[in-house]
Amino acid sequence: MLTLYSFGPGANSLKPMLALYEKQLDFKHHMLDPSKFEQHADWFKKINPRAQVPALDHDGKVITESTVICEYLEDAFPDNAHPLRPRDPFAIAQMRVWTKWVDEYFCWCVSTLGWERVIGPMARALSDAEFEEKLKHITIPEQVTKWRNARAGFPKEVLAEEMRKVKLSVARLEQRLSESPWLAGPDYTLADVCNFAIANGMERGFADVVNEAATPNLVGWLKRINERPAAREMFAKVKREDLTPRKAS
Ligand SMILES: N[C@@H](CCC(=O)N[C@@H](CS)C(=O)NCC(=O)O)C(=O)O
Repeated sequence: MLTLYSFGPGANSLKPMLALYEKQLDFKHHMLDPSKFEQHADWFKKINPRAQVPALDHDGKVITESTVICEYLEDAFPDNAHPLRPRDPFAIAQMRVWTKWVDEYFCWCVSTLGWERVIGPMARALSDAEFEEKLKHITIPEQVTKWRNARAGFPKEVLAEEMRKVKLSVARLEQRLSESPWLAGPDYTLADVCNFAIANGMERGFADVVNEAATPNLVGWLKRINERPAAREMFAKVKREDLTPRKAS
């Protein structure tokens, strides 16, 4: 029995969710509501003490870290007809260069700008007392700082630096996709799933950087993944997270 705890098909939550749909594995989905800070609730911290999604429960064993969950699914279901990891060691290494890069670099710059735009207003909808109360339930000290920065507004120089990194990341993806149909080579792999999780929607959120004229290969790759049956099914069945500011209960 597989249960995925997630915010829905976006960002880090999208990685294992799309992998589950691609692999056509049956799973139960437990959607957490970030606007109610459910990821910080005591019941969920018993599942992931870091108070973050996604987390996967497989017959009572909990796996965390989005990319690790994806790799776990490959290991736990080796006979699955829909592999997302190549068999050739060199190809696996290429795939992991791209999953490492999204986890250590690309994800962070997009995330900070996303927090400024979306989490900031959500945090400002709370009173000072309510906000301080919420912070008490966060277990990662760096996340407390991030919530505070989002509420106050990140310093301008931080936002400029993160935008520089976003542009660099987009250029790297565009370059790679101009020479290869998929990031790790001829096959669609976890490299694509994990980078798609962060890049999907950038044509809207970062329209001046990701668009048909400036990044045709990246836009084409996003479209090809969105049109895969697994992605279509996932987006049809699971609604996106709702980060509209509202008072938390
Ligand atoms: N390294 C972790 C990062 C997980 C993460 O950043 N999760 C975000 C959602 S994309 C989250 O739970 N944020 C809420 C919070 O930190 O309060 C992974 O890849 O799973």
